[in-house]
Amino acid sequence: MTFRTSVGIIGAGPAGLFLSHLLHRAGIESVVLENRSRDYVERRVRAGVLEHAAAGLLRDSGVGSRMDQEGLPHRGVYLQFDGSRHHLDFVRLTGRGIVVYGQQEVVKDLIDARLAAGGEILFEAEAQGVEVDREGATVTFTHGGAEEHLDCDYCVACDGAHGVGRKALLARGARSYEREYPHAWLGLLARTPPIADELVYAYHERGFALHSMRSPDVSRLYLQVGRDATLDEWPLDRIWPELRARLGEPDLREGEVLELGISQMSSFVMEPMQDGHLLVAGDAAHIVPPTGAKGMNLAIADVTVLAGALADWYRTGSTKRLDSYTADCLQRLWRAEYFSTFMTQLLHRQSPGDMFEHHLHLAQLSHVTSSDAAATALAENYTGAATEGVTLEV
Ligand code: RFL
Ligand code: PHB
Repeated sequence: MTFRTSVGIIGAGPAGLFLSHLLHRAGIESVVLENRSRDYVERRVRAGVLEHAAAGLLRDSGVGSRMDQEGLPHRGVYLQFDGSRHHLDFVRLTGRGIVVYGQQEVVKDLIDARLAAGGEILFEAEAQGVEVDREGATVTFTHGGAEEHLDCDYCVACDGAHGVGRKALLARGARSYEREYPHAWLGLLARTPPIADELVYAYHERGFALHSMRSPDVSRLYLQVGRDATLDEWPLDRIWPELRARLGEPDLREGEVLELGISQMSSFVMEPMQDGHLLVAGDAAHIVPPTGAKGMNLAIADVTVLAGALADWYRTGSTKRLDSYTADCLQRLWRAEYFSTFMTQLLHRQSPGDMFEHHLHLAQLSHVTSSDAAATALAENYTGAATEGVTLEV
């Protein structure tokens, strides 16, 4: 069967769902194709930090009420090293903070909003490829065992790092810039009360650790592990003592583990993020290492810019704003890449045993925590690199 819509969206992550929501506000119809089930995407544990402006975009577009009730507004973060913990007060330094709110909660809120407005999200519908011509695009997908087609004016691939959108643009000659890191993150969601009122980014001779949270009794914890580490090498009776040591928190209580996984770290930028009637947004177009907490924020920023450009095209027929989509995103994107690399380098152990490297880390961290100038640079990027200056037009 062949279906028809105005904008065909591949992927029901933050990018695809927020785009569909913004287009609806502008009176533009869309269909979202998602290869996983609704239950799966609503449970997938990922990011947790919203920049100041990203939270504002969700709120101002009408999907922020649960975030405002249940999200945790934080003034700053702690940096921990050499046995002591230092607070960076972003609100004092820049006038703005962050909101800690799980990505799966953002996804749930957006799915609820789309379905309540009669929006169409096809779950368990896997895009196989996209054909583009001068008039529009056609997505071929499988759903319920059958092959189907979705014709649209524009196709926006928000299908993450392994989807069809990135592959299609690379095959059509897009350039890519990439970097792999020698480490990975072991992530743990556990029913244990947070050890501090705000996030703790810890540099330790044994490696990086991060303490984050989701609620007064659920913590999100991460450990730097080797790139090829496996969960077999990291039983829980190795993880908890390692977290206590790196976070300098002997009293960290073990709790029921709700989720456990290892994710690789990489950087990736693709340019351009479009070719005619096919555009990509979010992780499909770029990846940042998670240390800067930028991925979900970049996804929100891309589609806010894109929704404005698509609304302009439907209103006026001019492709000017669509043509400049890549250019309008790249400057913020590279700044977020720079900051994410900076945070990764600042906090991760490169060569265990190399004491020269260890002392350089301590010197850099002492500078950031003792100089308002250095702290302000970090605070500006942490609270705003991905979404600063992005405004809601629809
Ligand atoms: P997503 O969320 O990956 O969504 C893509 C969707 O597309 C679907 N899909 C397809 N659907 C149909 N047909 C196909 N062929 C398809 N192929 C794929 C997938 O099932 C999925 O539902 O991409 P999106 O929307 O661009 O959002 C990006 C974010 O998910 C990502 O950048 C963040 O999670 C990154 N990230 C963080 N970002 C932050 O802003 N703040 C953080 O604190 C933060 N912490 C993190 C993170 C990512 C992490 N991992 C797991 C790499 C912490 C970690 C550990
Ligand atoms: C999280 O809460 O999951 C989180 C927080 C900060 C990061 C990455 C992940 O840098």
